[in-house]
Formats: sequence, C-alpha cells, structure tokens
Amino acid sequence: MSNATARAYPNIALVKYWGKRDETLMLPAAGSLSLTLDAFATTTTVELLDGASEDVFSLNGVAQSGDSLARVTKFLSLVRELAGSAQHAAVTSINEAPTGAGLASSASGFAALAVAAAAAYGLDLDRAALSRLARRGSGSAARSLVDGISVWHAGDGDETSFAEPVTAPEMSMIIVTVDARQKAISSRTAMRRTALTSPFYPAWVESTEQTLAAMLEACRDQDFSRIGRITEMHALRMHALIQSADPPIRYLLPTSVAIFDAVVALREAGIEAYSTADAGPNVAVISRPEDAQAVADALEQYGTVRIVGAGAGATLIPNPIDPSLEATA
Ligand code: 2P0
Repeated sequence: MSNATARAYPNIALVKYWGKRDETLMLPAAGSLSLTLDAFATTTTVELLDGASEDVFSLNGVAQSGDSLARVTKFLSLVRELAGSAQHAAVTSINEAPTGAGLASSASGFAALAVAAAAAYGLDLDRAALSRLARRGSGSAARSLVDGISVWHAGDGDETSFAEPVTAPEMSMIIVTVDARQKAISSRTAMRRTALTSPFYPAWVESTEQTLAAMLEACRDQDFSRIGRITEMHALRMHALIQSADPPIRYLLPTSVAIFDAVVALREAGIEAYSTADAGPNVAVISRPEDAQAVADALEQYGTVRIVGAGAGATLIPNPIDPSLEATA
C-alpha cells in the first residue's frame, strides 16, 4: 500500500505517566492506566512519495516546519528502518482537539501516525507492536492503541513496554476546558526537569507502581468508587511533584483548583465524581454514566464542558482522499 489513513483518539490517564527511564526508547519510569476517549479524534493520512528528498507534514491545513516536522520525520525514519525503505512521505493530519492544551493531542497524533505509517510502509504489526511503535513517538500514544481502559506496562525493555486492555466498569468523563491555548512548557521538557531536579521524584516512581497495582485491583473488582479515589489522589500527587521541580512548574490555574473543590462538594451532595488533570489547566472528571449530566451541569460555570465516553483504539479507516474510493462511491 502506498497510502493509508488512520483515526485515533486521545486518552486521559487515571494513573499518570510522568518521567522516563530511557529517553531514546521512550520507556516510562513506571506503568500507567488510562481511558481512551470517543472524542477529539486525530485523522492522519500517510502517502509515500516517489523521488522526494524529505518528508512533509501538514496539521489542520498548515504546513509544519521546525520541531513539529522534525518529530514526525524522526518517527517516520524509525518506520523506514523497520520496513527497509528509504522512501519519504507526506503526512496530512486533522486534529479535532485544541493542540497543546493538555488534551493529549500527541497521544492521538502518534497513535494515528503509527497505524497509518505502518500500513503505508507495508509493516504487518499486531496491536502490541503498534502500541510499542506509537510509544516511540510519544509515550502516552502507546495507550491510544487500546479501546477504553488500558494499562501501559513499564516493561523491562522495548519488547515489553506496551499497552493492553483492562476490564473496568463503564464510566463517563466530563472534560472542562478552562483554557485552550498552547501550554507554556511541554510535557516532555517538564518531565525531564522534574526527574532531574525534584527531591520527590524517586518516591513518585516507587509509589506509582503501588498505585497502579491498587488501580488494577479496583478495576478487577469493578469498584468505581475506589477507581475514582485513586484517580484524584494520583492526579494531585503528580501536580505536587511537578510543582516541586526547580525551577517550579505549575499547570493548574485557580479555576482548575476551583473545579477540584466543586467536585469534592458534588460528592458531599451525593453525586460521585472524581477529578484529574494533565499537563495543562483543563480538568477531566469521571463519573458513572448516569451521573454525567448532573456533573456537567454543575461544572458549566467554570469553562466549556463536554461529556465523553470510552472510545476505540487507533485503527485504519478508508482513505478519504483515495480517488479510487471516490470513483466507486
Ligand atoms: C499521562 N501526560 O499519563 C501524563 C499525565 C501528561 C500528564 O503523558 O515525552 O506527551 O511524548 O512521552 O506522552 C504527556 O506526556 O510525553 C503525558 P512524551 P507525553 O497522560
């Protein structure tokens, strides 16, 4: 195949990934667990080019250069190495999430790119291998290969660090977008700084392994309340860790903190919901599906609210720009 299109969704971690033990192989310091969403898709087409001397990358209709293009080229070089190909490619991507606002656009981006590029370059990879490949583009992308809840194993090397499905109770996620602007400091840079400078980092890595084990047990027991308590605790722990870097980094805004407080008040009023937040000011709240609308109504005053659910892992879709498909339509 010389071109292929894939669609992937972002994921939001309930047990967070923050720190690498190998930056080249993109191995995380600890395992993590997340929910793949059914909104904010990235759709990516990879088309192999005849006789081109470099890759090109367009995101939401804008030709990319600099770091954005360099990250895609680096990833495609890895795919070319696996496929034994020297051919360059055109990557065309549409991302429905506000890029860089902490809604994990690099996760959906590299998950879609991994699936589309593997197909375009003729690699026959199973889910675990695609998850490992996506990980090389962005760690959290490993988890967007999986439907719904997934665990990304820290593993003991490249072969064993991939995501796979976890059975858990059905839940909704209420995303409160407080600020959709590009964040000031990328996750990758902030992670590195945290690992190098925070005196709390070793304790974070060690305790996250224990948190993940407790979360997997709560999922096995179908215990939404325990899943929620662990989720909120681990998010606050991650933000405390990030704030302990030197120089410190703080992603949460006063409004983000107000949402965490409003969710505590909701619980006191009998609606069970729990907050988390990534490397940005937006807050994602989990609830049982039947409570999602009440949670959304209560949080509307803080930002733009959207109720989402569990979505599909990255997959190939019919190529919307394939002229042979248009001809038969
Ligand atoms: C997560 N985040 O578990 C954590 C929580 C943000 C906060 O994974 O360097 O874009 O590409 O591996 O995956 C964001 O970091 O970083 C992230 P790289 P990534 O979802």
